[in-house]
Amino acid sequence: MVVPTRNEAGNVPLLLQRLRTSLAEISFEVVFVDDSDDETPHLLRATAAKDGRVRFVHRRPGHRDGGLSTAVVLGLSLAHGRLVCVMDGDLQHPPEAIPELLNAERAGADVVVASRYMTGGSRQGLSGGIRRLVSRGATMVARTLFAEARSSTDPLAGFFLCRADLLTGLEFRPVGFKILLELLVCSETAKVVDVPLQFQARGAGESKASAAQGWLYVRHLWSLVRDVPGSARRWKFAVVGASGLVIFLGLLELGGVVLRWPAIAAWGVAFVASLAWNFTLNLRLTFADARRERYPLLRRYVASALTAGGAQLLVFLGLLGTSLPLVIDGILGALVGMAANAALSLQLVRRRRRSLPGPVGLEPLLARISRVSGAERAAVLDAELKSVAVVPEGDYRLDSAARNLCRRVDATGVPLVWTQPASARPQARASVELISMMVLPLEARTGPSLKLILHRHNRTAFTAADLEAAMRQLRRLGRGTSSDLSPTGRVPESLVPAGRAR
Ligand SMILES: Nc1nc2c(ncn2[C@@H]2O[C@H](COP(=O)(O)OP(=O)(O)OP(=O)(O)O)[C@@H](O)[C@H]2O)c(=O)[nH]1
Ligand SMILES: [Mg+2]
Repeated sequence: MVVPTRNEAGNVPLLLQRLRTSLAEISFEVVFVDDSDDETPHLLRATAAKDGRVRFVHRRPGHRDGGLSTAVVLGLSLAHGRLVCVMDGDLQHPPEAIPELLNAERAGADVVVASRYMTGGSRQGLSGGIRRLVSRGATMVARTLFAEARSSTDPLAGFFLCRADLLTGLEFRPVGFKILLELLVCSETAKVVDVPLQFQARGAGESKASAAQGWLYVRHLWSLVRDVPGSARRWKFAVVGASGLVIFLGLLELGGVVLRWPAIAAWGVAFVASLAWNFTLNLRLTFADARRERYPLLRRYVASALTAGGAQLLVFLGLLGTSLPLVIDGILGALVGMAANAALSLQLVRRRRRSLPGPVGLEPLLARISRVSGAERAAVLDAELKSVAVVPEGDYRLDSAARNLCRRVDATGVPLVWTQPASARPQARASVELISMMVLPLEARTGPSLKLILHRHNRTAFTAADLEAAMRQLRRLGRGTSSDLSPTGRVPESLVPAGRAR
């Protein structure tokens, strides 16, 4: 449990008492991140001395930049659990709801949101009509901007639970105190489930909500649009499309009217120039998250742009004979073309949320992971380093480098990428193939500790991106497998390879 507190002395004792009761069956810890000037830190200190499950950090004045947002981020980084749950300390989030959140996780959700806005939920606890209106409006804006936010009815909720490994590698921005929104936008494949929340009235003390937070929220939205590759895809696509239209019409007018080129030549030049413009910008903005798929993407994008261009040309030619000005012919043609292009290319890289996966066999899972990470061989190893599953099937033996690597992963619990050091001998050639391996510790809910090992023998070695791709795939599908696998061990900020990496 992560609980930010500011002057909540009137609420903390009751909160703890209710937490202990409702989590009686569960092993838990509560991390309070406290910015209070009242009695709260004394209360927390006394409680932490008596109950080992309670931890707290008190930030003194001058060390509270970002307030609530940095408090939650700090709390998340201190939490140890496999699952983390964030809630307010003012009793607006009833602890009695937590078992229900846990049930939803057990049923396969990656993120469980206690929603005020779904059927069965209520926001009566929000003080005042204006607050309720603002909250509703802010939620609508988030859901309109980000397809990912539409996976929850309450993407701005402050009460949610998620798997801790989902937070791996996420850089929360201090402006973003809507941590859940950030999580949803950045974990586009996570399975999100809402559970109704009866949002309560504040226990004791005062609200710290203010107009300044409204401005922070706008900045947060902007940073999510700007910094998260592939977020707000439709909006980026529309803005790029509009800028391309301006270029297209400018060139059409210049060529066809000012320079008096034949209409079709002016159209061709304008079309190619705007296509190149749109493509460059779309690759950088709209489809920035699909860079790894660049070439297939390029082919499909060009194919859909040319199909759309064909439609556009037909409309343009059809209108040429009429008395409409050239630019109007161009605009009407371009509108048809843009609609066709949007319909075709937004399908290309949809950020799809998974539905709960059906059961997957271990071998298909390995085949899938091999494909996304570019591995030639993949195996799941048990504690004795015996292979439980191997893809492709066949004779499989570990060499000493692989054994060492596995031992190291056992010792550290951290996934590793390893590449055989280049030969120090003078005849080493650049054309030499590299042997590289990745080992990921696995959490198996049904059985002893397992590891996933991936092998590659190729001109290029595994990279951190390959490791992340493997982890992502494992997270997506692993829990549906016969052994119910999920990756443990967070990917460290910088990967430290065992042996010298090239
Ligand atoms: N550590 C820390 N916690 C804060 C800060 N501001 C608010 N909190 C805590 O964050 C939680 C939510 O704050 P509230 O003031 O209740 O905000 P709110 O729930 O959006 O507003 P109300 O509906 O009016 O209660 C509470 O547990 C607060 O104690 C802060 O600057 N630092
Ligand atoms: Mg509150």
